[in-house]
Parts: sequence; C-alpha cells; structure tokens
Amino acid sequence: ELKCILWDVDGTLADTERDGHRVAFNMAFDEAGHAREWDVPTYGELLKVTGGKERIRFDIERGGMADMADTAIAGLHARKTAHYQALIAEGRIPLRPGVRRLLEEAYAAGITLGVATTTTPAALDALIEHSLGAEWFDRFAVLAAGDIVPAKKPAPDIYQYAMEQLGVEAASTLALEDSGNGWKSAQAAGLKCIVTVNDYTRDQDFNGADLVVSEFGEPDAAAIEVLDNPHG
Ligand code: XBP
Ligand code: MG
Repeated sequence: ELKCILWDVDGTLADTERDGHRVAFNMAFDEAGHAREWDVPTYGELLKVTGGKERIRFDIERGGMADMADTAIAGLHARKTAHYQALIAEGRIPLRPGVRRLLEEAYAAGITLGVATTTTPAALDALIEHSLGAEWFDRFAVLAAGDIVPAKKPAPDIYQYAMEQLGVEAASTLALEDSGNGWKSAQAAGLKCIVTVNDYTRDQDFNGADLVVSEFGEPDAAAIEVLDNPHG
C-alpha cells in the first residue's frame, strides 16, 4: 500500500538546472573573478557529481578551474545560492507538467509527502516559495536537503534520513526522480521509483526502475511517453 511519496527537486519538480543552478554558478564565478563559465554541455557532464560544492571541487580536480580551499568553495557556493534564490524569485522556473496536480491529488488523498534532495535548503526554500507556493512548507512532512547527510546521492542516505524522520517503511514509499544518480539513491534505499526524464538525463541508465516516463503530464496529455519499463 502506498503511504508516502518522496520527491526529488532538481529536474523532477522543475527544470532548475540549465537556467537556474548553472546560470547562478556562472554569476558567482564571474563576480569572484574566476575565468570559468559552465556552458550547457559542460554542465551536463558536471551533473554526474551531485551537490554544488562537490561539483566545483570536481571541476577543479579535472583542471577546469584553479585550485581553491574548501572554505573558498563554500563561500563561492554561498554566493551561487544567493544568485539562484534571486533567479527563482523572478518566477522564471515553472513546475514541470503534472507536478502540481500530482502533489495536490496525493495531498488530498492523505498520502504523506516529503522531499529528498541534494540541493541546499535555501535553494529548496526559494523554489517552494516562488514556484510551488508557501503552503507547501507545511504540506511536506519532511524537507530533507543538502548537507544534512554527509553522503549525497547516489548514496541512499538522504532517502533513509527522510523515511526515518517520517517513520515510514521503504515498502510503502515511492520515490520520484529524474536522474541516474537519484534513481540509484532511491533503489539503494529500497524504494520503488518512477523516473521522469529531462534533456540532461534522458540517456542515463535507469535499468530496474519501476517506470520511466518523458513527463508526469496531465491526464489528457498525449505527450506522456513511457520510455522504458524493464519490469515489463
Ligand atoms: C541536484 C543536484 C544539486 C543541484 C545544485 O539534486 O545535484 O547539487 O544541481 O544544488 P537533486 P546545490 O536532483 O537531488 O535535487 O548547488 O544547492 O548543491
Ligand atoms: Mg534530480
């Protein structure tokens, strides 16, 4: 029996990466005088590393940026988060199709709803306030985000943390994800998972996922395409 749905944020609730996070990273780099710009394909490669601070560290290690202390990365990332919040406050990132309907129907049906994301809490709060609506701060029973667990997705920790907080079992919880790393995290935590792909994630490996769709969509949308269902 389905009792709980845990939502990923970036790429699942909204397409926040290309026009949100990526742009905010570049604004922070420019402001701090770093000669680095993450273009759309480069950012796609960097997305295999979850977490913004971890992503900057990874780019440094592969020679994309000059070396920096962890404290400098943290400072740069804090500025990135501020820029991201401002972009979101402009209302420029809408929810993906079907997201609001699914959330409202599940909430009305008494299903426990939560968030499990690698994103910084301040970035999540901005998206809830400006794209979802502030009433969702109370409607989500848990907002599990960012550094609250040391090991980010694809590790199962953030899902395990959210389930612990809620007192729900993996067997009655469904994860909604958009990426290979997110799906692996949900799978490792023992959850069922539906994947909704986007331009950055559609070619990633979701082998074993319960269902992979092009979008959640609206009930009458001809656009929803079932992409791959290894369980048949
Ligand atoms: C996506 C991520 C995040 C964002 C950037 O997480 O990996 O790191 O790209 O956010 P999810 P921060 O899909 O699990 O929500 O810079 O705040 O880390
Ligand atoms: Mg995601």
